[in-house]
Order: sequence, then C-alpha cells, then structure tokens
Amino acid sequence: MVVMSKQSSKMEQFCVVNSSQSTNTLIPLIDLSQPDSRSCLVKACEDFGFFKVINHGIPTEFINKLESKAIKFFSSPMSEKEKAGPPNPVGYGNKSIGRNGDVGWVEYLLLTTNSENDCQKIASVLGETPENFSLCVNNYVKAVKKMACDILELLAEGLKIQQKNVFSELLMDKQSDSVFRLNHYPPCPVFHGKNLIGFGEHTDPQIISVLRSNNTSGLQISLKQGSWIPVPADQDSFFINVGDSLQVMTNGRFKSVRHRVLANSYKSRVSMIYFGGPPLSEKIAPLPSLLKEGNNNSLYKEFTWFEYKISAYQSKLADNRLCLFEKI
Ligand code: GA4
Repeated sequence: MVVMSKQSSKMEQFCVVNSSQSTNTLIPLIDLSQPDSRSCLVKACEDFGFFKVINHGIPTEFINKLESKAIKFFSSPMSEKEKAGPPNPVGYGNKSIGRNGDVGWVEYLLLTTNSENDCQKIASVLGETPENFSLCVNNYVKAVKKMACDILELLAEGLKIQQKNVFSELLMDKQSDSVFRLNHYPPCPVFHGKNLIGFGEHTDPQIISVLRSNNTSGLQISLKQGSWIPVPADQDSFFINVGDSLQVMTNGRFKSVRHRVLANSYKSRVSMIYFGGPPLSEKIAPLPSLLKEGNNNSLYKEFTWFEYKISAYQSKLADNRLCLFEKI
C-alpha cells in the first residue's frame, strides 16, 4: 500500500490521458516498390502528414544491431547512463524533454548525424570503442537518410516541381542539421484508467522524420479535427512524418502532423528516429512554383532554419511553433 501511494504521488507530475480511444481511420500505407507511390505519397502528406512505408530496402541487420545496442544502453545502471548526459545538445536524457519544463515517461539518447564525438560517452557506457558504436549508428542513419531522400524526390515529382532534389538536397548537404534520437519508454501500468504520456504532443520542426519502433504500440497521430488515432506497431515498417519546414516549403499543402506517444502498460517501447533538417543558414520559404502567379499567397514569412530552431528550442513541446512565422 505504502509503495502504491508513493508511486501515485510521483506519477502526478506526468500527464495522463484516457486510454480507451478507438477509431476506424487507417494510416496510409505506401509500398515504395509500386509505380503509383508518387501520387499516394502526395495524398498522404496532404491528408495526414503521416504514412507507413513497406518495401523500404533498409537492411534488417542495421536495424537489429542498433536496436540491440540501444536496449543494452538503456538496461545499464542509471549511474552509468547518467555519465552520457545531459542531452544538451547531445547525450542521455531521462524524463525531462527540451529546456522548458516538459516531462515524459521516457529516457533517450540524442545525437547529431555528422559528429563522431557524440558517440564517445555512449560507447564507454556500452564498454565498446566509439568507432564501433558510431559505425552502427552511421550504417543505420545513412540508410534511412537515403530512403528519406528518395521519398522527398518522389514528393517533389508528385508536386510537379522541376528540380526533383529541391527537398532532398537539404538533407544531403554536408552541413545538414539533422538529429538522431533513440527513445526508451519503460512499461507503465494504466493509472486510474488513464495512460501516462511518454512523449507529449508536438510537431517536429525539421523537414521529414523517419521512425522505426519495436513491436510495441503507443504512437498516436492527431487528425485535423483534433482526435487522436493510434498507430498500430509494426517493427518491419517505417513511419514517416512531415515536419514544420516541409509544411512551410509547400505553403501549407503538406501537413506537419501533431503526434505523441503513450506509455504502454506491459511492454517497453524502443524507437529510433531520424529527423532530417536543412543547413542552419538555409532559407525556409514556400517554393515559388507552389505559389500562385504574383507570389502573393504565401502563408509564411521567410526565415532561416537557424532562426526557426532558436525559436523552437525556446518553446514548450505542445506549442504551435509555426504561428510566429505566419503572415497575418
Ligand atoms: C521535437 C523533435 C525532436 O525530437 C527534437 C525535439 C527537441 C528535444 O527533445 O530537445 C524539442 C522538440 C523536438 C521541439 C520543441 C523543443 C525542442 C523539445 C522541445 C520542447 C530533438 C527536435 O529537434 O525538436
């Protein structure tokens, strides 16, 4: 009894939501091996800003190797894991998300995608060389980045944009400011009939995000009407979401989807997410070919990714970060 009440008071700092939500909405499924995938991708980005991809060609070996390292890291004693923290800007984080008081039932590792140095402290917790761990991260990131670029090129073609690498070149740039994240959501019993929030609702600031998780549910996306739909777990597929920057570049045609993760009552959830971002100096603005003649229907002010990132990191997770950059 005493343990329960201690647990209850500790839990109160976390947000909870009703766990019993059901819906018939289906998540768009894109088979990348099919010739009609272009138009399906465009429709999914317009309707949901979110879809699942199969036949993605990412080697299972890269996924499994990295996942087992993540599991090993997260199973280490807390005193060891903390040696790889804090997560500002890269490293181990536990429960606290960002710099403005957000919390979730999650522990995580944040890494940039072009620095070997990030891996040193993590590798030492794992008892392996930084080269070994960073090879494992690089193999995985290189493969998902390639898939993200292929998808972005299909999207540009689907939008009839002449320069098909207009989005993908931002991720391919050596200065691309991309982030990689490994999340671990420990199981957490339903609390007074409600699920604990693992990662609170938010949109991703970057261009595109590529998520893969183990076979544990928890991810939900928000529909335009504000209801939440659960995304059934599928460890063999990848889930892609449109980020704020792609919403701006398409002048709002593609939707940066609000999403969140609820803690699972029984199982640990482990996810790995690549956030493809542009170089810091890149100007983010609606593409002229997607604007009406005269270019007077742009919904957004022009800004650099640096400006947007600074503003995003000053916000709370659930904030609407784009509204500061909308034209009035
Ligand atoms: C959301 C997408 C990525 O996970 C992330 C997150 C970042 C963080 O965890 O530090 C942010 C969040 C994310 C958006 C607003 C700010 C920054 C937490 C937060 C409250 C790494 C990112 O780039 O933006």
